[in-house]
Amino acid sequence: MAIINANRVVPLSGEDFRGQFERDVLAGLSASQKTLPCKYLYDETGSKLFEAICELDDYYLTRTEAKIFARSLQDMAVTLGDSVILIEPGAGNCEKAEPLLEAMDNPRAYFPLDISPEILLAAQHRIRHRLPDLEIVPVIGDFTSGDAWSRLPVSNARKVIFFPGSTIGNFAPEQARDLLERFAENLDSGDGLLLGADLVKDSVILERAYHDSNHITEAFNKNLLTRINSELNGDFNTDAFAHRAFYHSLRQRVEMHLVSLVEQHVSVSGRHFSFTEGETIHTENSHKYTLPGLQTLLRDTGFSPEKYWTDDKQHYAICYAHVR
Ligand code: AVI
Repeated sequence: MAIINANRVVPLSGEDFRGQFERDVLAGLSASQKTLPCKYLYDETGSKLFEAICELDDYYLTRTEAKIFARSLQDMAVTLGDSVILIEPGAGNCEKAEPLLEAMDNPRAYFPLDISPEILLAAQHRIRHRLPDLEIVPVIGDFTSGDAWSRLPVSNARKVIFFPGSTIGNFAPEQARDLLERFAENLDSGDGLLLGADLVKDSVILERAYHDSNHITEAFNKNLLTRINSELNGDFNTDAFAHRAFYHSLRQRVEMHLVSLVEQHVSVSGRHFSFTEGETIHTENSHKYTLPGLQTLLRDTGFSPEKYWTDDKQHYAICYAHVR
């Protein structure tokens, strides 16, 4: 069956991102444990800061994953199989998919899914240059919503969802299960999932990764307040908040917070919020998995884990699983 909508950008329906941002921020700041969804860390400045984090010595995740890919790319490509459609939720600049697509045997098509049309179109242009015969269909949308998935082109070719970068770690365990179930719903029996996940390790290594000596993660975290100031008419004084990141061993996650250094009042979109000294805004969780924990998550969500690749220190894993 032919791919419908091939080679064109599938547009977003008129979703109100600003309205949703405002609702989420006001609700988060009204909760007893103030919280802000981590997806809002990634405006233009936040995305650049995240790219800088990925280059840091302290942030081992990106380079460890890259080493695993470099070492096992051929094996992964063989495991994925031939004539496959690769679907990448949250693809960004598609840099991780490109070498994989090159290594794969006759990939049928590539569907990168992301909220940023500019980044996807630039990536499409770049990949076309290297892989001129590959069908690329950028799909603009939020992969956590069903809406984006319903706009994927229809095809009866074998599909593999590619979800690297330990993005799964930024979902709470129940949300991670919901997300993988959503992935499974959009696949057929025998289709695959190639998933990157950060593993549980010494808390000193984990905390250094999220509280780096160059203070880039601090800037990344505080940029959320700057974004609220400029987009939602807020008056946060970023100097009156400190960055805090710590490993919660029971919950197996690194938590990122902004700590109010003084008692203070802040307004956002005309609403007023009070902070006591030491009160925090919880801005991100980054969950870490054990290999058995990862297998359980996959089994519970309709997948059969088949194979995994790790680095020598077992700091990070890339796992391939197929839909049962
Ligand atoms: C995107 N995500 C996998 C990163 C992480 O490690 O949880 C986001 C990040 N937060 C602080 N540093 C990096």
